[in-house]
Amino acid sequence: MSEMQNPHHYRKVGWSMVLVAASLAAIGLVQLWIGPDVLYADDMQRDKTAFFEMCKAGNFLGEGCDMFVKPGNTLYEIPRMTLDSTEEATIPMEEQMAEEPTSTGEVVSIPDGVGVPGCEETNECYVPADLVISAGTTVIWENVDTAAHLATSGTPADGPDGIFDSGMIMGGGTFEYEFSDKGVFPYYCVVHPWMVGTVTVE
Ligand SMILES: [Cu+2]
Repeated sequence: MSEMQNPHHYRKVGWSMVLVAASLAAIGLVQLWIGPDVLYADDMQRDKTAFFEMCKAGNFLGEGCDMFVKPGNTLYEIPRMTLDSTEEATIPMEEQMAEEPTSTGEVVSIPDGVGVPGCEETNECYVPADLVISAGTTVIWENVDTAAHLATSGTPADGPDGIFDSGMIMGGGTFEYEFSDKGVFPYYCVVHPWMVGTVTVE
């Protein structure tokens, strides 16, 4: 009897085929089972990479880009010049000198939250509430509150006296007035009459 005619041999080959088929089926099942997860993770990675590239293009200043700025990660600590600072660097010296005078003057801050009563208890509805300046000085009211306020010369009792009136100073806005005459100038906020202050010009 030759080798090929041995029925036991055919049986062995048959089992091998079954084993191979089972292996292929198992691989197929594993593929079905984890395939979507692998694709999902890959998509996530692509999205994250795209987002990183977008942040990098925007010098990591965009919304959510601070997630890439991590302590000890020196890659992102390299100072990057923004478009704004590039433009600033090209402003001629004369222009910068010309802008200087607008920042001179005495600043009166209108603090956050003075739209509700309470600031009058410590006289801090305008800071400083009682400002003393020399004639010719410009006073700049800076509204750092989110609500709008006014600085109107006069008193809540007698109303505006017509010397100066800021009108509505929006949140983050300013109002400037140059005091050329000596005297004591009371002012108040027309919409929040507990807000009072004075400017004394000597
Ligand atoms: Cu006000």
